[in-house]
Amino acid sequence: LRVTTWGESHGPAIGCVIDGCPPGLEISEEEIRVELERRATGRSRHTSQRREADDVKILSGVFEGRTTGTPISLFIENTDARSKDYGNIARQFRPGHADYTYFKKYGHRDYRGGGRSSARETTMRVAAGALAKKWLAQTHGIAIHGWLAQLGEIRCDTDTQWDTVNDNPFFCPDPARVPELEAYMDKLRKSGDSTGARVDARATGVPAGWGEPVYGKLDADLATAMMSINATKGVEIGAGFDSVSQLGTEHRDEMTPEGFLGNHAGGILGGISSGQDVTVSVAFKPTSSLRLPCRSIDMDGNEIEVVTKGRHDPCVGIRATPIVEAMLALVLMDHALRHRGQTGQ
Ligand code: EPS
Repeated sequence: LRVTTWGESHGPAIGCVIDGCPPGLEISEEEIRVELERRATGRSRHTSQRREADDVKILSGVFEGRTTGTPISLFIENTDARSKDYGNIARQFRPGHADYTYFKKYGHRDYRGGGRSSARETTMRVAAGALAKKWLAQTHGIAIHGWLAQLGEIRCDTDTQWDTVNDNPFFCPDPARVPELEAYMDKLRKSGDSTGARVDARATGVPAGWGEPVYGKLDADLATAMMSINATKGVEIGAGFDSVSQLGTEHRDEMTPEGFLGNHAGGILGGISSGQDVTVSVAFKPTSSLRLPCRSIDMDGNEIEVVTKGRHDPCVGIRATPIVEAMLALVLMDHALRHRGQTGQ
């Protein structure tokens, strides 16, 4: 399976191409829209107020409601782009953004917001992920769940009630913590600052045997996929960095005829799935677009002060849960197909 996306946040449209999806999967624009709605901007006061309809169109690869096996092309028009918001930074580099590195690499400055590096790009990951989620559920009974595990200093997974995750704009699994999150975000938004977050996800029902032993390990591919999401600064599989302070006797997941006694491995041993839940945790940095002035340089190397205008998320992690789920689904579908190609199973 191969997914590529295209488009800029303030261009006319964004899109993606999904290559290698098997034929016969029933899929509709409406099913993809349900997932897109979970990630979209402007759906609560805690996220960017840009209003995009995210009205996805299937342009190819689906006939009479089913995938045909040919490349699937998805398309979304940008209906609320406002590139004039960025006129003042046309020759400036915003700290924390990709402005400087894009300029160093390509030698020109597309100053229309993040452009290609904008989180708007993640829309298409969620669209492609909707397909992967459905395929995994239908062919293998796999379910994928994500949730906000931490926002700033607030742990959100203290009393996990998974079926409530979609009932609040944070994807918080502990309903009792939602008022605390709201108060924290209201205060943060007023201050003009931003914060980071951690999103956790797990896949249940993944059979043992998916992944490659050395090149293309399942955990390595998951790390690559998660790290490719905008604003990701860390990825953990299973116990992740907690493994550093664990003893071997604690970390090893002992085995009994009834199954494993723990899952510090995150469902992956030697790059191959063990049949346990596959678990992943992703750290998102605080949003770099701030209306609070900061020091930077312009394209000529002069010292300047930067103030970012426009509509921004005080915490990009709030909308990241569906994106992490989508990337988990896409990597698993890819490995399912690779496993089938090699073993016929
Ligand atoms: C983003 C900046 C804001 C967000 C955008 C992500 O948009 P603009 O480019 O208009 O300043 O609204 O998010 C989306 C549009 C989206 O659909 O997720 C950024 O710089 O990453």
